[in-house]
Amino acid sequence: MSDIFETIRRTQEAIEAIQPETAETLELFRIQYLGSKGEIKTLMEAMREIPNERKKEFGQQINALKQVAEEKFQAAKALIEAREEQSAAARFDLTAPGEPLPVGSRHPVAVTLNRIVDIFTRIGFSVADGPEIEDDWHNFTAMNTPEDHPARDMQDTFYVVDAQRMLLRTHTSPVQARVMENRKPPIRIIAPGRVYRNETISTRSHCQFHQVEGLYIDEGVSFADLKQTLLYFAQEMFGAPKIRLRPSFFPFTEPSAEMDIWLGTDTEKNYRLTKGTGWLEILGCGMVDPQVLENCGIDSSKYSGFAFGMGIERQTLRLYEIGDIRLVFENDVRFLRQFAAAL
Ligand code: 2NL
Repeated sequence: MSDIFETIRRTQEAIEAIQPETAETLELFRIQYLGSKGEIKTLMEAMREIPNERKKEFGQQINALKQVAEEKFQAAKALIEAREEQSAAARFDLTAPGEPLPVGSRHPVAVTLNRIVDIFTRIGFSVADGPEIEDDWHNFTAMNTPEDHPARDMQDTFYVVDAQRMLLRTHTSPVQARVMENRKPPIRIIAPGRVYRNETISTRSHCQFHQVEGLYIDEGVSFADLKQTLLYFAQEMFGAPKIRLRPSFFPFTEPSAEMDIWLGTDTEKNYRLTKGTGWLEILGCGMVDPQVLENCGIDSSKYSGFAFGMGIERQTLRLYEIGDIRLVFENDVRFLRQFAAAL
């Protein structure tokens, strides 16, 4: 009888002497004393054998024991948690240098395009843009491209909605056609952007590239204006001292020409690049065909204009002396990183 009270007292002493230091020993403590099969539960079951006059005393002692065990548990738990938090904080070295964040760089094609845009905006051209999915009219018909022209073939153009003759634009001319339809001359615009051709440059590359076209329409615009504007461009873009215009053909210009820039044959590189001629082809140009002006609602008896177009990737290769056009499509960061300083 007095044994059970003695056991309670000794259990309490034992509990007071224990100090769980880790989450694991704390759990063992909980199971041993506070668990559903723990010592306190077992002691409580002895209630039945306690004579009535001592039941109250027994209850008080058991409750006191339980309270001591619970307080010990809560205090130890708080201590362990605080210690864990502290050591987690200690793992952060606030003086350590930060992780370097990789900074991107402009793609060389974007750098080239920006340079071209800068050169033309300095002399009064503004930038125009328009949809990449175009209709047959703006891409071909307005541009004087006849029904049987190979560019209109399924093989050469991506038709999006065949029946409605909606397609991925093959040049940025439709942007200019839309400006002519909606604005009165003088018009001085450049239209840079993505264009699409249904042809394969290589098995790993695709049929999308970039182009800039320019258009200048006003009263009395002549071939002399075209020549002087493109000379200025060649000088600013490539530092070329002179240009050459060779007769050519485009459905939307008459007369038409290809423009070469003078590199000379002084270095082996320039000799090779120009195939020994000293001249390098850069762009196509011409006086806007009066029919194209009329198609776009501009009075060709009052106005005239010139236009030109060039592929940007090609200018990029020239500017950075890149040997293979596939490099500018692949977006391999090992390649692109080399242009990080060229912002
Ligand atoms: C080339 C040649 C060219 C044009 C584009 C043009 C636009 C209008 C009216 C007349 Cl709205 N012409 N554009 C003119 C001549 C040549 O591009 O080799 N491009 C890559």
